[in-house]
Amino acid sequence: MPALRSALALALAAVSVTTVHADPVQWQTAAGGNGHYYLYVPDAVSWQDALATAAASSWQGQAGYLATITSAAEDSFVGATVASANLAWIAASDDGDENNWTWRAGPEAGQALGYTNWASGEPNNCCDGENFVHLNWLATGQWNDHGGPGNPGQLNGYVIEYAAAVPEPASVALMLAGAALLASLRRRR
Ligand SMILES: [Ca+2]
Ligand SMILES: [Ca+2]
Ligand SMILES: [Ca+2]
Repeated sequence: MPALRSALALALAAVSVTTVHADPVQWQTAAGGNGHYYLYVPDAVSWQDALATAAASSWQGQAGYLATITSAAEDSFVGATVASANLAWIAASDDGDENNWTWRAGPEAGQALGYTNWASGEPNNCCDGENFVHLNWLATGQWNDHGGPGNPGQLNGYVIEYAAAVPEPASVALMLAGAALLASLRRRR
């Protein structure tokens, strides 16, 4: 039944196309990544709303947080692959402590920024104060301070990060082997 089979394949392809956009993307360890999942949310919101919505979200049982960028490789992955070069809030801020930039979410919350990728001339605290950071300004991956006390109407999409502890295939196999062993022990009694 080749006709039915190709119809099924088409239906499956349609399903996977629609879910690809809704699901976080994994930065795979095989590709030099940390195994975390990232989701770009295209809604134009304030940095505060992005921070709160990210913290309230979860993926595969892991709480989300507004993304933290701690290496050039992570910056490139998030800027290009996750956000597709769209402007997106990340969790860096100098709100309440001008020009003292720290992470405000995730495992790095409270830490000073290590890696940065400021665009030329940034951060400039422009226009009565900019205290938050979006990436993909001027070039993919580059950072700009944006939003803040003087600019409450500056809205962007954002990236949520999930440090998901998804079982590796090896540990799934181990779990299955353990369950089989338990079952055989029970049968022997
Ligand atoms: Ca991170
Ligand atoms: Ca500032
Ligand atoms: Ca700026």
